[in-house]
Amino acid sequence: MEDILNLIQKEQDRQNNGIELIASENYASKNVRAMCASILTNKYAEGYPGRRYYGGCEFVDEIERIAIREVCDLFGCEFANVQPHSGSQANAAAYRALMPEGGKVLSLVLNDGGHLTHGSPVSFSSHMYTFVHYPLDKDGRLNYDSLRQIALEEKPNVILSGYSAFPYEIDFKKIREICDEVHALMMVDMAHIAGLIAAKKHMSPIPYADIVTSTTHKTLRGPRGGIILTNNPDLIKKINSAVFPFYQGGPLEHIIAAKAVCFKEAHTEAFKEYVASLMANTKKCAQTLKELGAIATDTDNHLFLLNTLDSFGLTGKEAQQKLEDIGVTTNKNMIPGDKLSPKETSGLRIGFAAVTTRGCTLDDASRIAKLIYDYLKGNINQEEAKDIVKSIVSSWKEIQEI
Ligand code: DSN
Repeated sequence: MEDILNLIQKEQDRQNNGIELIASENYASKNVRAMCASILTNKYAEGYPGRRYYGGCEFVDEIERIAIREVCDLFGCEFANVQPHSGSQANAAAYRALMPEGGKVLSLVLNDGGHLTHGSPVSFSSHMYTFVHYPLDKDGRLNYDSLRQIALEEKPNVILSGYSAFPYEIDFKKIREICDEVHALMMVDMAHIAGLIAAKKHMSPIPYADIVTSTTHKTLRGPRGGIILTNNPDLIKKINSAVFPFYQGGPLEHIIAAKAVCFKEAHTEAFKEYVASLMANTKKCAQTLKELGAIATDTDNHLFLLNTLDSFGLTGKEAQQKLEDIGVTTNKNMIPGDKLSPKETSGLRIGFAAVTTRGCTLDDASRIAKLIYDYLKGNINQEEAKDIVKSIVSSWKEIQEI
């Protein structure tokens, strides 16, 4: 076990000493982590509360019921399945509940900011269903008129919105109108923006969508896992049987307990303040980079895209590596109109969910922008950049105290 503990300590040091700007990462609270490490991991509970295939489930039943109640309260919905082990599992079950195999989904392609499970050739999704994609405008924004036009031509079973690398607010009401016009069901994958929706800082998809899926570990700041929500009574049974027994076996009751704690935490004023500060930090960093002369998208949420190729003559892959060398973690990402492959890319996706949890201020967000700009431009060397990283993180909470 020593070798594993050693590596965990190294990972803890890496997380404490670095600036984490991967838009899909966050730091779960002590209480969430305590649930993940609890004895609930010992329990088998295939089935659903009150309808299990194993004995001894009275306490995990109650825990799962609390998680369901809390997430329904948080997002204002009628039904939730809290068992998906991940966002991908949640999406797989949602597709199965929404349409027969071979059904057609209109979605955003991975390269434009969609997710692997939104029809990528390397994902199960494109092997089981037919995907057609709507384009973004040249500036990377959604064009609801072209979405509607393609929906009228393609007549999909499902229109999917909610993305992994999209920096703007999504108008779910407009998408519902298009769904109604073409008689499609509406699915939203809110994994990235779930925390913003919980804090009421982004339009909620719940009143409009037939199914909403999410992860619980991104802006929602809970344990690694997935959820499925609906207000459509026709879909409840289909969702449950798609999750178990179709795609999954025993639920992870320790993670479900951690989800319950996360939903309670996300229902507090402190969480609302966190989300407001996360969005302000993201905007500040994007604006400062632009004022310094870099090319980046605007942002209405927790992330933006930085064009490293035109700003610094570096591909996204090169910029990611250079930043990693000084302890700043980002991920290479396609930018609007990208001509390079997804393995190289012309930019980076930058998000502030994790650093804001540690206490990143607006002033820190400007300092981070200046650090990225000066280092990628070659105005400061690696040692100078590392000193700036050290000085920025020195005022932040240690991750084990969160
Ligand atoms: N892989 C996640 C992300 O980084 O956005 C989505 O699941």
